[in-house]
Amino acid sequence: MKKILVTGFVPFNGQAVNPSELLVKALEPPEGAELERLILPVEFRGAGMALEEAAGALHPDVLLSIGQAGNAPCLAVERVAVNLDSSLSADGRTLLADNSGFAPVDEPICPEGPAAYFSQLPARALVEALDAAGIPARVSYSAGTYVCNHVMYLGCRLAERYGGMSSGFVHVPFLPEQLPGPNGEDGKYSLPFPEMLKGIQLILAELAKPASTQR
Ligand code: PCA
Repeated sequence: MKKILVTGFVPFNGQAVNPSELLVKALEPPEGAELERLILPVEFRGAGMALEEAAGALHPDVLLSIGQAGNAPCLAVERVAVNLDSSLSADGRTLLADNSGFAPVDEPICPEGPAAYFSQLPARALVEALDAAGIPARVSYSAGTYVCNHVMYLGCRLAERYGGMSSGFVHVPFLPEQLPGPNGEDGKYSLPFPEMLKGIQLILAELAKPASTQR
């Protein structure tokens, strides 16, 4: 039986909830796998340490991390994590410190590590499965430079170190109740919770299949 570790995050940036935390708590173990859950702090260092500790103790076959990206119009199955921490937005106008007050700008995650890791999960196949089920989804080629990218990078690095483990990341939009205005306004998107849950549950079902985590 496969062991899947699924992680989510606590709220950040003044939000009352983080859909990723609610998802992790609501998911059912898929057929053929046992499910372990971990809620991470939105802290570069704290999240990395908690992830390493849990992965070291549990040695999961699959690590699926989930986070919120309000600019994602649908489920975004991440393909790449870069070796870069930055709290500074791409346009250089907004600095978003993590929940501990730490705000790195263009620092490597692992000075000795590669520039990037690809997800070890079958991103394209997962998006196709979501699409077939009517769940809006796409492959994403940037997980950003904030705490989610940090966790994805370290997850992929741990998977490489342990061997036999695959790791990847899915970003989800806001919940409708987190958005004051209509869906899509100001480049912010929402998706109802039942659709998100159905989508992540479907991803878990795919990942629980014996041959689904090859690169
Ligand atoms: N989203 C942030 C960090 C935590 C979360 O849920 C991100 O995209 O980096």
